This record gives sequence, structure tokens and C-alpha cells, in this order.
Amino acid sequence: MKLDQTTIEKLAEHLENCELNAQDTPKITDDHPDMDWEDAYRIQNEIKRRKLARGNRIIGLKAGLTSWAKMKQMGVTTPIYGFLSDTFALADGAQCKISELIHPKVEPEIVFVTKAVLKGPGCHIADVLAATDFVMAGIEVIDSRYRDFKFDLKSVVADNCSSSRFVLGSVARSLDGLDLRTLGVVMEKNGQIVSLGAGAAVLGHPAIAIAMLANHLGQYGEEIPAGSMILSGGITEAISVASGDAIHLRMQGLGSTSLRFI
Ligand code: 0L1
Ligand code: MG
Repeated sequence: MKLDQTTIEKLAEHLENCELNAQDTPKITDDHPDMDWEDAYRIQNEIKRRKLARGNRIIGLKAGLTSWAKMKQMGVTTPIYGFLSDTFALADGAQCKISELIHPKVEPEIVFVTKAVLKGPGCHIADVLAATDFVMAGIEVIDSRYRDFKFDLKSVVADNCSSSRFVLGSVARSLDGLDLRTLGVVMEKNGQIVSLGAGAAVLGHPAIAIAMLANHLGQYGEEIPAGSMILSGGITEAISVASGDAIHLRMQGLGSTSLRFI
């Protein structure tokens, strides 16, 4: 822990204002090169506190940079974690306003909904499979607040892992008879396939991303409550979108979901 509480609050206010006003900013580590991982999550938690104080609800969690494709795209080897506010949720097929965003990208994600508490340390894939109520198809819209995507991982964690919008499909499947490793994913932009993948792209099995999230929270004495909705991370690299683009995601056995950018 390198930053004092006043600096944490100032940086959280700045980053959240950038999110709310669709304004970009240089990465915060430029002015705070000594910031550590704990500081990064403290800033993210302060953004969460600000949203709760404003009456927003926290409706889910996310793991980011969990696929080999995304790790390669970002040049990293470890996942990161964030939260989802009710203000990020869009309805299936909804219009997503580009004017509210800076430079959005989309990524296909397997979404878990839990029916039992998951608590680390020591949480593993079997715990997650036993605690999963159902899974769904989801598209996450990420929108880093950092200018020209020039950032480092601590700056990204502070910025709530670029969280911005998401949409879920309408099919909820239990894991019975569903192998998430071989589950195929096809994402189209304006009718052209732009991403192809399978669930195993996320850490070999997307349930491992959820176990890692539980173990991450366990370090702070926190847990994943029963009934949580969790985005397990992009299966493919993120795809840039612009006004007029229509994104359609199909997931084998989980139906489809879509978004239109206006
Ligand atoms: O959801 C995620 O994978 C987080 C991505 C953070 C980095 C970025 O903005 O591309
Ligand atoms: Mg994501």
C-alpha cells in the first residue's frame, strides 16, 4: 500500500468521472509510478463505493484477461477482477450508445450464476462446478478510460478493468451434459464472423476463472455470494466497434445474444 486515502479517493473520482463523461485520460501510474496492486484494487473499491452511495446496485462480478488470446493481446499472464453495476446492463438486442463511450470493444463471455457461496483460498474447479446454478451467453463491452489504450495492468485494475456495458442471452443452462471446454463460440459483426473460439480458451476451463476470482477475494476476507452473476472473461480477443455496427453472438447450447451500436 503506497498511496494515502486522499489520493485513492481523488483517483477514483477522476476515473469514475472519465467513465461517466466518456472522457479519456493518461494512465494514472504516470503520476503515481509507485502505486501497487493493493492501491489499484483500493481505487476500484472506492469507485464501487461512490456508485453505491449514488444508489447504483452492484449486480455482478467479472474476471478479465483470462484467455490466452486476451493475455497475448495485452501482453500479460495473470487475470484481473472487477465489478458490474446495474448501470452497465443492457437488454438483449438493445441499442448501445457510442456517444456514452470512448473507444468500445466487445468480447464473447460465458456467464456463470451461482447457487452457493464460493470462498478462497483453496477454491478449485470442482467447488465452482458444484456451486454453479446455470450458465448463459454474454457479450461484454469494455471501454478503457485510458487514452489510446496506453495503460499498464495496475491502471486497468483501478479503472474497474475497463468495465462499461454487458448483455446476456435468454437461455440459462445447467451444467448437466454441457462441456464448457468444447462449447463453440461464434461472434459476428455486421454479418461477418469476427471471432471464433471454444470455452477452453479461458484458462483451459472457464470455471477456473471463477475459482481464481474466489481465491483473489479470499485474500481480502471476501467471498462470492450465492446468486452471483459472473463474467468469466473474453474467449477471444476484443473487437472494436463503431456506430452502426451490429454484434451477434452464438454460443453452442446457450443460444444467442446481440447488441446494436448507435
Ligand atoms: O474484461 C476484460 O478482459 C478486461 C480488459 C482490460 C483491458 C482492456 O481494456 O482491454
Ligand atoms: Mg471481459
